Amino acid sequence: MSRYLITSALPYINGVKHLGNLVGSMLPADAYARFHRARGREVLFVCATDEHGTPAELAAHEAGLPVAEYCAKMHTLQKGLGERFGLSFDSFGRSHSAQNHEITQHFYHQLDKNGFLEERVTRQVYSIDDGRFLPDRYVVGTCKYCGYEKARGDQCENCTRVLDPTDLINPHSAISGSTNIETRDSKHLFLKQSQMVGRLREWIDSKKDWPLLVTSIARKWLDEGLNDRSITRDLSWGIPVTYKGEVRPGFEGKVFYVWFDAPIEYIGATMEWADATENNWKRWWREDEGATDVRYVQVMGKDNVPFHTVGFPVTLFGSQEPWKVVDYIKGLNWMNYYGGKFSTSGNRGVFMDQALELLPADYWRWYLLANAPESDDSNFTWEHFQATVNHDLADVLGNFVNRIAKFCTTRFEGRIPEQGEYGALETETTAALDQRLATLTRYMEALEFRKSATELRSMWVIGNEYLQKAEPWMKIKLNPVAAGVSIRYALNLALAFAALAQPFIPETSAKISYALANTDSALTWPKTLTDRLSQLTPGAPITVPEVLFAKIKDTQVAEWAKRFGGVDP
Ligand code: B3M
Ligand code: ZN
Repeated sequence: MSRYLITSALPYINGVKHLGNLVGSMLPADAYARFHRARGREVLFVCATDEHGTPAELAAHEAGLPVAEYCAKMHTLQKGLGERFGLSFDSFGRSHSAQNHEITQHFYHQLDKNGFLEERVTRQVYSIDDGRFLPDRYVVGTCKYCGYEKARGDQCENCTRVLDPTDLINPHSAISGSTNIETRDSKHLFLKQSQMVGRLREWIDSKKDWPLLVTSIARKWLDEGLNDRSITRDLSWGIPVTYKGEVRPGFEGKVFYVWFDAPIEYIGATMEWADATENNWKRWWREDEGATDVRYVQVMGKDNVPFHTVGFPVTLFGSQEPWKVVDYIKGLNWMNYYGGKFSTSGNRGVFMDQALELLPADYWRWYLLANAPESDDSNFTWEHFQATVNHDLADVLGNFVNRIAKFCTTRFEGRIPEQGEYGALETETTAALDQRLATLTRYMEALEFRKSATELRSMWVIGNEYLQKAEPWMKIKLNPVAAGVSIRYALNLALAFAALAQPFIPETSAKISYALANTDSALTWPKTLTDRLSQLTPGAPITVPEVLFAKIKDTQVAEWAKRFGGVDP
């Protein structure tokens, strides 16, 4: 496969995302996209803001803005933060875009035409004082099972029972608090997922290389029996139930359910990109237009897996058109904050904008990817963050690069030493590094970021061990040629390390590359280290990069723990 389509789960629009969201989809997807670009593959990396649904409406209401204005503003904010974190999206679209309206309505039409939709009348709670229907979770009251007074109409948080709004005693609107509510009939469109269980099971069964986390969630849903699901809502904010400008009769004032149009936005965002850059989006998405040679990889948190293994495939299959369907799903667990959840509503943990106030993106990127919640949940603490950054980035990588660049400046007039040949120590070190590189490449291909970070760190350690053995600082007096050889070797290693670290810490990699080679075009992924030992031209000038990573001090940790609440819940 020479082309890679990579999508990250779409961050929801209602506010700045926290580090748990970042490491749960966008950041690992970015590292993977960067890795393949560095290997010369053609990559399209797509993301967007997920803008519909009641939470968006309520967040806009709270911010005192019309919902369209709120979403436009939050999109710009999230887009800017993504850029500052080095997220290299080719497209960062909006699920509210005109393109997503068009393509979502197209799927609706296809599903309808193929008999996968059915109108059913449902009973919905209507709030007379709010002048609107209320989604189940916005009806609150007392749980009839356990007496908890703040139970939501979809589930009781206290006894965890799944509820219906009619299971609540003294039900009222979560929006206004009004008890002036009633149930009314409302017509909705149901997607007949139950007809597709066989096809879905066959498809999941064929994915032998998928992570167990993903297939087990998908199978659980299929085993429990797939209910037909309503894909429309009584809301004004969203994509209207129209086709070619005509509202479906009886669906005035209704829109598609947010989970119907959100995954379709992967396609919508590709269309947005194609329109803006005069590219052909179908080449990535339609098998009848060349997408058969695309490998499509999705990255997401585990809670999103059902919608991508069941919901979205049903839409694609049901269209009976040759759409590109996902080839591999990378599902992630949670990263917790001091053993509890990062929480947007609870304002718990560190948010993307706050993180960048404290330190540049690469500190966070390294820490998060090196501790990605892959095989299990992982846990953020300030002490662990400090220890990781100070060791891996400052002591191991930063120290290696700065030491040799400085030495080259003071002892070799800032030029790559020209004399002498590599010897046994260099050959031996290169062999050890090449072994690691092969493993690292395999892990990156498999989207195993934690293991990749471990390999990478080991390579940096090997670089430092080399310097200890080669001792250029000792040799410079009696054997300056030998000292020059090891500095030339180490500088070439530093450049290769920058190339390998680029998916993790792109800004730092570029800094190293500019300092040593005066370009960033050297940051391609090496096949072997052996290929990279003469990349720097002997005699060419280098500069010393500014300190790459400053150590995090205990006083900073104390201050941040206090500010963000770093104690076990
Ligand atoms: N917006 C994730 C969330 O808000 C959801 C992902 C959509 S992916 C199509 O939890
Ligand atoms: Zn209860």
